[in-house]
Amino acid sequence: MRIDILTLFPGMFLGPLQESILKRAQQRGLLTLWIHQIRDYALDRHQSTDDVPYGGGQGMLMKPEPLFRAVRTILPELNAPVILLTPQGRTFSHTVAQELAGHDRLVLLCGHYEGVDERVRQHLVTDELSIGDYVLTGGELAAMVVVDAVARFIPGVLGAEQGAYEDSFAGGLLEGPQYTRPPDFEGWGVPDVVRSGNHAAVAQWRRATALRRTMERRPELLLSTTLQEEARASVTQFQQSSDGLSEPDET
Ligand code: 6GU
Repeated sequence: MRIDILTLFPGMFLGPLQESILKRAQQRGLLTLWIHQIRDYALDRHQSTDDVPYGGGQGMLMKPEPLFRAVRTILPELNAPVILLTPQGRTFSHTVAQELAGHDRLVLLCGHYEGVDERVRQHLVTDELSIGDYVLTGGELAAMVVVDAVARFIPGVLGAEQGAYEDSFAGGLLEGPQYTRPPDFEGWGVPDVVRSGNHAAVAQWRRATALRRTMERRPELLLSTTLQEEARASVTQFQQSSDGLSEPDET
């Protein structure tokens, strides 16, 4: 997959995309990232990319010409999603990431200043995304979040091929507690069931703890009444057997 990112601040992308799993994905040729300076596509003598809003008001807007010229140069056929990162976009999610990973190419436009000229929205971009209900100084960090979450769905990027389909949200549930050695850390133990070697019991415990954690922290994720009932049932069941389902407290 190839992702082109258009930004006024290419330097912001130098660190985060060149470590760990994204670094390996690029080395393996599974992911190619192109970072473009929008200013390079400005035609006027001062290479200006912003201007004052018609009708007055606070701040500056991104001009249409450099953005249209950049996208038409980078993606002449206009045959891939062109996505504007903006707080007004639809909310990015696990599902959107999976959907975007189905494309060969993506173009991400990082919004800045007070926004972009409306004609960019109407006639250049095919989608607008926000990563949550807060305002960032620009779309760059959001673009990096999108790249990371999408890359996890490219086959071969994660060590275990199925990784992205098995983790939190894939089944619509939060992941429950997990433990590694030592079995006793400063007096705090590990639930017997996860050390039991009984795979069926462990699977049941994981499902129950995932349901319980989801019910406590993100009840709105338990969409179906079937899941809600399963969650209530497993909480009750494990309360009765009291075998380590409880969340650790602060002590
Ligand atoms: Cl995509 N851009 C900006 N500037 N702020 C945001 C955002 C995007 N998503 C959440 N906040």
